[in-house]
Amino acid sequence: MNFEIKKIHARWIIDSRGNPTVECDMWAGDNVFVRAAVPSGASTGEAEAVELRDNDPSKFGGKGVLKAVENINSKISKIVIGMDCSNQKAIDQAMINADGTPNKGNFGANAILAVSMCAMKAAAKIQNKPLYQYVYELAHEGRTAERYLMPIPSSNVLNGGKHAGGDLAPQEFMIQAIGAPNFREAIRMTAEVYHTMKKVIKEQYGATSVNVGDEGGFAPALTTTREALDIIMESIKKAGYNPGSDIVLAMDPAASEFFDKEKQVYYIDGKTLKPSELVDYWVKIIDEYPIKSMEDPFDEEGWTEFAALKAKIGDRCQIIGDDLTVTNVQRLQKAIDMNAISSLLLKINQIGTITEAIDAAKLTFKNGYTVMVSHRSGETCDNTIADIVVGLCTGQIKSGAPCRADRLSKYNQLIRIEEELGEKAFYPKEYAEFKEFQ
Ligand code: 2PG
Ligand code: MG
Repeated sequence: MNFEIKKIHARWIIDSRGNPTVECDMWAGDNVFVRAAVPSGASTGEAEAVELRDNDPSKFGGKGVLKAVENINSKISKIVIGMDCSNQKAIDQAMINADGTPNKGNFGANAILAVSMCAMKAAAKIQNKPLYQYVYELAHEGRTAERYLMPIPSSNVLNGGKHAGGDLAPQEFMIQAIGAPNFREAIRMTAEVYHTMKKVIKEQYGATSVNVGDEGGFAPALTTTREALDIIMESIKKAGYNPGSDIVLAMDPAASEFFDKEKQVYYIDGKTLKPSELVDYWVKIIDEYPIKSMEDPFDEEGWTEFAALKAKIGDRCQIIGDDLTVTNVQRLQKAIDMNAISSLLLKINQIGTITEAIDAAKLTFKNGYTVMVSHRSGETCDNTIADIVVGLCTGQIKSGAPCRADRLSKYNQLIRIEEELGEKAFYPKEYAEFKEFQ
């Protein structure tokens, strides 16, 4: 089979927030064509790989990506053209070496990732394999899967924090339809709760309250965490489901965004809390509501508070590192050593290559922890992460609300994958079932 990369071409396109982002086309083998686009975060971790922006205030308020595009078209193309697109490790390593910085600050992680994704997609297409199957084989040294683990969708139905712009400090309030028999039914249940929420919010907060935030979730003018959780609980019940057994809750406070580093305090729910007080606050919230997943409950350097919460919560609720760990094996290893998390949020653009993202997932599995594959708040309709989550068999994905095309492109691809897999698709009921697939 011919896997030679023949040509690449990058351009900027517009993401879901109206900002430019990098899209790359690749031709490989006997005229096989693939395309990939990279996403972009708003509540980004300090230690994330560099997203190269032009900083030219006259265009897109400085957010242009002409430099990243040019880096692909001139520098990266020279490195990868002629290489074997099925040798993902070699391609990623060649780009990392040529970039020469520890955080991809030279070429930009947005440039490197677009090419890394294209190589993976081209190799799958040349072999006529579904992308999820190719990802599985990439992560399992060529072994083929007998069954695949479908992900529980963690759907962000209520947006706060930086994604909504109001006074509600926590960023994401999600639901997980764990009682569904399969993925498509989980999406149906999720969409039904979402539609019920629209009515609930309208009744209580008025017609203008049902506008949505960056990830498609409602963004009413709330001020407290409990208010948000109560709306969701009521909506789950009104939609005819049982909170706790049919549908559980998940949160991503993205706490770095409401932490005052100088004063070492958090501003949340109209209160000013010391880090230790926030630990106790989260314990109370997790006790009161059926919350099974809590991401970034503390600042990105709040290692000890993460560990304190995990010690108090045990297995009742997974503690996910996102800004804390940034899909980076060094930070992940530190979190493991400190017993600070029980789960990793996997964002391919936080680290910038497919190889490194797979390595982070494997290190997490090796330690018996869970992995949730994630979109970014700025997205395109590229749905590569849908195939990645099935290929890695992580069992969890977050891709926003069941609303807006950029969010749905991932969920809809998962519906197609599940249909194609038929009997080979397994939808989990609890996190404990993930392990046998990893
Ligand atoms: C997060 C993400 C995605 P952003 O914090 O988990 O929901 O947000 O892409 O803005 O970092
Ligand atoms: Mg997060």
